[in-house]
Amino acid sequence: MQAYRYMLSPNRKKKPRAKMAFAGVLKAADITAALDECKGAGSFNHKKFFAKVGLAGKTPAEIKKAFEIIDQDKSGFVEEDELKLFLQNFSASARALSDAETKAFLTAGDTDGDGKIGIDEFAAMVKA
Ligand SMILES: [Ca+2]
Repeated sequence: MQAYRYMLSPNRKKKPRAKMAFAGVLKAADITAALDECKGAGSFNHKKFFAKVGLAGKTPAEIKKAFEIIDQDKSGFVEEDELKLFLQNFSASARALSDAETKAFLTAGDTDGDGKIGIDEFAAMVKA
């Protein structure tokens, strides 16, 4: 009886390492479709991705939320290493971007040339 009762009280404090960071912001079906399109090595295109995943049509507040998710270390900027793992914010099993894809992505967004993407640059890139 004792053991049985123990089984009925799982440790609810233990949080799963939720990787569905974009749940509630983006539609799961849109995320799947967007990731599907850039599965192949070298096929990532940020414009297509932002449109497909539904970010392009989001409000500034929602885009800021997305930026904060992608800015994994909360530095206030999305740096090159964070861009490389960009797709993994949408699905933990997504691939890392290649160095060439990462560079192209960074160059497209980094309008002030400081080597990282700020929130204004990100918003502009999403809407482009
Ligand atoms: Ca960062």
